[in-house]
Amino acid sequence: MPALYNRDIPYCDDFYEFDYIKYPTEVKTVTFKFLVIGDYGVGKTAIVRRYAEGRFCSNYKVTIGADFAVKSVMRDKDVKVNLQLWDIAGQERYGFMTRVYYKHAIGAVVVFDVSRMGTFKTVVKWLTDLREKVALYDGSPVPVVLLANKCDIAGAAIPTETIKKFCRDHGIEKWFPTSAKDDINIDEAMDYLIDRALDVNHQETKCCDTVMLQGKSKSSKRCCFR
Ligand SMILES: Nc1nc2c(ncn2[C@@H]2O[C@H](COP(=O)(O)OP(=O)(O)OP(=O)(O)O)[C@@H](O)[C@H]2O)c(=O)[nH]1
Ligand SMILES: [Mg+2]
Repeated sequence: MPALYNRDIPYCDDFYEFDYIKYPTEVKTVTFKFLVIGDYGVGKTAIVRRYAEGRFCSNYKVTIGADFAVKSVMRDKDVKVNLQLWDIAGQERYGFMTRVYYKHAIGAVVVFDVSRMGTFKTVVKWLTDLREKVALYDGSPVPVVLLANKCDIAGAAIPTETIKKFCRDHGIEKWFPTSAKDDINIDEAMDYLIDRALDVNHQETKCCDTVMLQGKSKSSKRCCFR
């Protein structure tokens, strides 16, 4: 009996059935770099840990420089997203390195602490810094999701209307009340940003293909990044 095994066919755990024959679906893999930024103590590391490791720690250990986590997620059964999450230190003394850390990011999670008004006021500073230092292949701003973290704390200081207005005024399409502690909306926020990044990736691929067809530039995955 001939071997029903061929190394040339991409292997995947997911199969679709048609007329009793099983075919492997081809899985496309993309790698995205997301930044997690915001003031010190707002819960950036807690959010990354909750998302990547599914756990929460109530101790506060200041991030020095930047931390890094990876997670792979499947989207629509045929797209595998390898996420690199860059957890950037919120303390001002480490801010001088952000240009290096931001390089090639395709999305950003901007976090503030709903119980501390000061951390909401500095969101604009983080946004400006981000938009000055990184942009998409066509020069447009990287997609951002705003997280109002620690929503488990009763009597949050910042009204919802204020946050909504801020988003409208600063071109932020989506925000979520989140809690890394109680695991509220963390996956939802990441899923939103992944979908936005997939849109960008799709557009970028089209842009690169066009450039190649015109024969003006060599093919490059990051052809248009700053
Ligand atoms: N109640 C509550 N506490 C949280 C939440 N997320 C984080 N914390 C706590 O807030 C403190 C600071 O969290 P971190 O994640 O270390 O803050 P950070 O933004 O990474 O701070 P830097 O590394 O200094 O920039 C820790 O004591 C966390 O346990 C949350 O959703 N709810
Ligand atoms: Mg941290």
